[in-house]
Amino acid sequence: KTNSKVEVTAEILIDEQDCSHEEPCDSLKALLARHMRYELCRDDHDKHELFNALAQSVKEQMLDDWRQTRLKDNQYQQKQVAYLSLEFLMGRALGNALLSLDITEDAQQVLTEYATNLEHIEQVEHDAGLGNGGLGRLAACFLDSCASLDLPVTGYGIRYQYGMFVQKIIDGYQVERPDRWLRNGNPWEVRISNHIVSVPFYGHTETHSFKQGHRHHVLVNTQKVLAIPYDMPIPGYKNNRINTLRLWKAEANDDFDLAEFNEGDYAEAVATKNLAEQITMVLYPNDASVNGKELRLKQQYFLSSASLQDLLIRYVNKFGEDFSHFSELNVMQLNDTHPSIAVPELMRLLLDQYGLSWDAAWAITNQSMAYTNHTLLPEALERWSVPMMKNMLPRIVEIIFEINARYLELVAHHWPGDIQKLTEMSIIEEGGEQQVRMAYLAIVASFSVNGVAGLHTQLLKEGLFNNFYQLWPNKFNNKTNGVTPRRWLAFCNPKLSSLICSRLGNDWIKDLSRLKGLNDCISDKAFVKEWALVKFENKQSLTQFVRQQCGVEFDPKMMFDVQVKRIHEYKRQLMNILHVIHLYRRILNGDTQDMVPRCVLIGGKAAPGYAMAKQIIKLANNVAHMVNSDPLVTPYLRMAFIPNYNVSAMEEICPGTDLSEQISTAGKEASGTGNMKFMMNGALTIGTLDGANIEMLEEVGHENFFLFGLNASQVTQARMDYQPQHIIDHSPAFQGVMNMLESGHFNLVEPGIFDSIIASIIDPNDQWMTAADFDSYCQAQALVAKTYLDQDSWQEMSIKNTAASGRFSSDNTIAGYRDEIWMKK
Ligand code: B1N
Repeated sequence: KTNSKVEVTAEILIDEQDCSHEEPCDSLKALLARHMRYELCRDDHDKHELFNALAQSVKEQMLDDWRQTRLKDNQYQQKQVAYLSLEFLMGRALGNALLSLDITEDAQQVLTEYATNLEHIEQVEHDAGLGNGGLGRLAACFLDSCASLDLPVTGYGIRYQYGMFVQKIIDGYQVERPDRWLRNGNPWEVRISNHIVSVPFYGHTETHSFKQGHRHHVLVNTQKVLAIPYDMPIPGYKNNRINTLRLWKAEANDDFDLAEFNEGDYAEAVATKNLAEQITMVLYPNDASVNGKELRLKQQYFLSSASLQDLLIRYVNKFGEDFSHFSELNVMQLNDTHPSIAVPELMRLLLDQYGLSWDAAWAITNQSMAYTNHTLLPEALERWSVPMMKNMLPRIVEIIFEINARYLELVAHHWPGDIQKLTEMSIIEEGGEQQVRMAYLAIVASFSVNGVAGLHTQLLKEGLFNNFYQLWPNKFNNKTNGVTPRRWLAFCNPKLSSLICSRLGNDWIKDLSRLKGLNDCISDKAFVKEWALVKFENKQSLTQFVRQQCGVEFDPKMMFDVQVKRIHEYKRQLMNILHVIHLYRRILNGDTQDMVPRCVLIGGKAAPGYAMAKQIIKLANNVAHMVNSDPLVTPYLRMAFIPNYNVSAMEEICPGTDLSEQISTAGKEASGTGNMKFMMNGALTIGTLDGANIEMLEEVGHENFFLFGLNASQVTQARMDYQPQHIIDHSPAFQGVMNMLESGHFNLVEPGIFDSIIASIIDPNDQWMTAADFDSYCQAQALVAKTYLDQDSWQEMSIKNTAASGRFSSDNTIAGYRDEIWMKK
């Protein structure tokens, strides 16, 4: 503690003495030259070295502002936000940093002297894939918006050695390969050796007599793991703020096994290092489902404890151990329940470490925690076994039980005599092995609970969390997701950006609602023509990308129909494939009248243990193979499955997309964020009334959106008496598709491999109700085709979509978090 205090003072002194009078930092050119010369120490550099040197130089350009931001925030004039998340799906950092610092042209210029170009060097950077999908990417977009809105927000996460697995497609099947993203080092990160903390596992609690009037608990015999912070800079857009993403790495405590050392088990003792370091070795690749592994709980506790200790040390350095101002100055946003173990951990630190009373500690916890829910899917609701937790985190379990006991008194008071309410609402699930319901723990301890789109929040209030809503209606609020317009328009689509700038200036990059101004350009024929041309050129680039990645030849004159996202039954990639089969049959039958030639692109990763999702990938690949190898078909239809879909792939894909597929079973997709990226880039959406689609439709109007299918309440209704076989029997088109699938047409040499898929479609218990929406989907697709034939109205609709996408800037979302959660008085 004393050390950090000294450090803070020292920093301020240095600042006053010299830096404020210093010239602004060296030019990019000079920095790069120095790196190339002294760091690489050789002349035959390749593009990897050049990338590294450039990234280091760009980082160095940020260092002064990074320090200034830290100093300013250390004055603690404003509430600090900690965004706690097990996932940050950052993607590449170079292009984004150059854009934010407004030095893209400098970089381009400098690189010509090394006989290369920026585009080439950018490709060298490995994606930071520290997330699964939407939830992790949302955290990354939020960090960008927080910095750009000049908010003091720190992201806290885990520095996984291996991020999201690399997906290969072999014989049409997904094969997972490790993602060694740190192999060539990470030029952006800074290891902060003087902010290391120690996280205790196992051991047991001892209760000591009284300290300041209450019982005092100590954990003894614990195994301590060091948490080493690695900081990454998060530059705001042209505003000189550099926020921090602090990622923790686990390392063994050196004095861990001295006894063993001395007994001669030197090698064994050193090898135990591995055990500690396993904690941050790998990201669990499950999206919207839990696997309940012990190591995952360790990750969650490791992140939560390290981050809270960090916050508390910072606070104590400033205010001493008087915590009366803590919740005025700190708020923790929990990104789903994954870091919700932070609730009892904050209690533990306040009670056991700083000696606060229960009531004081609870008030602080309750006033500083806010929880975001990201899914209604039951398989994603986290529960941890009490016996397992008792062993790993004994003190934490005691605290959870105490929280529960006190809270159940409140429940009993609110519903007198209602025993069932107590069982229903208890944080501890009884019956069989006891389980901790992490979502309940998070709700009970938070002053704010939010969903991520209007429908999702409504369903939370009416269904999953209805009891809690009755108890605490004011905790619940909606924050519809958004995406950052810097990465998802300005950076990834430079052609469209400069067209937009030519008419609207560049204020839209900071205030996306200004895109509405595009509506005034629709009457301008020349503008519409340019708009169409930009899309065409982006489709040419995407064609190249698809050729490189899948070996499939797309044609930019055809319509590009795209569905990229995690593979999950509720997202219904299967329905998309069934529609491709439907078109394929029509072509084989010569029914090509008013058919619009299309290229269908599907991409996404399946959780390695999710057999059905992997089958769907195989089906997509087999159908693509049949479609693409028939020269009678390819003038009308082509299909590709893009391997290893990730952030960088989306940057290539969304600018060149005509039609965005957002076709989840209504009520299942909490929000979706890919839907917004496509809309911003002028794609039209075919979609259900689900997640944020509903709000997109609201913004753009029915006439500019291809809506189909049952809504959420109709889905619930239809489930009562669902007979998919009956539906198929009454639809000739659907029947034809099913017959072709059943005939083995797509698996001639692999008999039976699609049986489980076929069975799922005709299963009356099919959760995702593919059959219920298929005909409606095909009709909507026919309308898409008809609309596409009239290019003038298609382009007009495209412009209207971009124009209406302003609401889905994450700046907007973050302004909501700021005003209604973080800074709410
Ligand atoms: O979070 C996104 C939403 O836009 C998506 O609709 C939603 O599906 C996604 C367990 C999850 N919900 N839950 C997860 C991820 C990893 C994991 O281990 C659950 N991801 C979502 C952003 O709000």
